[in-house]
Amino acid sequence: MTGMVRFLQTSDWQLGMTRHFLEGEAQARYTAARIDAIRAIGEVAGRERCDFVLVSGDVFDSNLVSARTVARSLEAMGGIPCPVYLLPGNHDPLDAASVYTSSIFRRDCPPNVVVLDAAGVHQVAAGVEILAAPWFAKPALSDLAADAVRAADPPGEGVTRILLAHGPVDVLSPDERSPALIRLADLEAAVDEGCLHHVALGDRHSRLSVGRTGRVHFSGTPEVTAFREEIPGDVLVVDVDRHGHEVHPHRVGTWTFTTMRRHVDTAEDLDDLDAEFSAIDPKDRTVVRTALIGTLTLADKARLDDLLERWEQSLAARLTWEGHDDVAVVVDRDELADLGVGGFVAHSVEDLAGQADDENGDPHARDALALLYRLAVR
Ligand SMILES: [Mn+2]
Repeated sequence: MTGMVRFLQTSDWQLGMTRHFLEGEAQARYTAARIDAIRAIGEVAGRERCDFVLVSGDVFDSNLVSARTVARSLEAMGGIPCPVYLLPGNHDPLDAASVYTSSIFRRDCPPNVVVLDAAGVHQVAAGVEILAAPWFAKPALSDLAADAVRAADPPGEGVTRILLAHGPVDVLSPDERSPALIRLADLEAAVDEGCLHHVALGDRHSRLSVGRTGRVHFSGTPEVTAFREEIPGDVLVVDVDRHGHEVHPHRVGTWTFTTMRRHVDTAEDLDDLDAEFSAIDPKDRTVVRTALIGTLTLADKARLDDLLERWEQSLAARLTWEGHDDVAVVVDRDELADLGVGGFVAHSVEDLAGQADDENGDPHARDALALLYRLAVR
């Protein structure tokens, strides 16, 4: 039937992205995982017999990504068994320095990859149109989605039209003054009038259907980029025509960024924490941000530090959530006596214990004692 179409919706590949908390080989594997996500998308598109793949912006993390990132990304896109339509977003706008007009992109772009470098209607199959709203500069100075809808003639009889746009929608954004906000009500009015049959949005890195029509969707990023993302790692397979509409998520992401907010006051709390780290799988693709609150003895604090150091070696990364983490140490004179240190170390312990002693004791002295304790018991 004319106008019936199945496609894969994705966005925010952010190819070339770096994360400050990933060191050495972990960053290299994370960079490779974003390119592996392209191959995983190709597998889903092939298995689900998608007619094409739509990428709703931020294909690249910046217009300044390395030549290697561009070459490897295009190589992976060339393996997708259907046409791939790329929409420039706020991270990779079609400005004078655009990655899409770079010599390396032009040299390596495979024949199945099309950059939507003009706003407006692109016919992609019999009875199927993409209405594209690419970014030409950052920041955008207007609602590019509304501009594209307003500028286009209504679709012809029997034609399915899909809007491809990038940016935050007004109902989700706290920054109400931004002129680039996509006004959801305008999109839904266009859906109601039969001018749009699906809206494929990018910018939000978490999967979400917005509005009352069920036709406006963020796919989210295929591979996690930040701790705050609720449902990263998915792509959408969409069936649509003028009357019917179905959207199914498929998981392609392999990395996890997770926050552990826990109270640590007792040895049992540390047992639980240790067990939680132990259960993480796969560790080398998981980044854990800890926010630990509590008060520990010198011995337990030493155990906590050992435990964190141990798991840091098998995880992709473990970092402390600054401002949300507060582990205090209680200094017990008996614990210090058990250390059995002598000479100048004993003097240091005595000095630090004096500074740490009372209720308002110096937290740095307590941390120093905890470290000293930890090194001594080793
Ligand atoms: Mn993005």
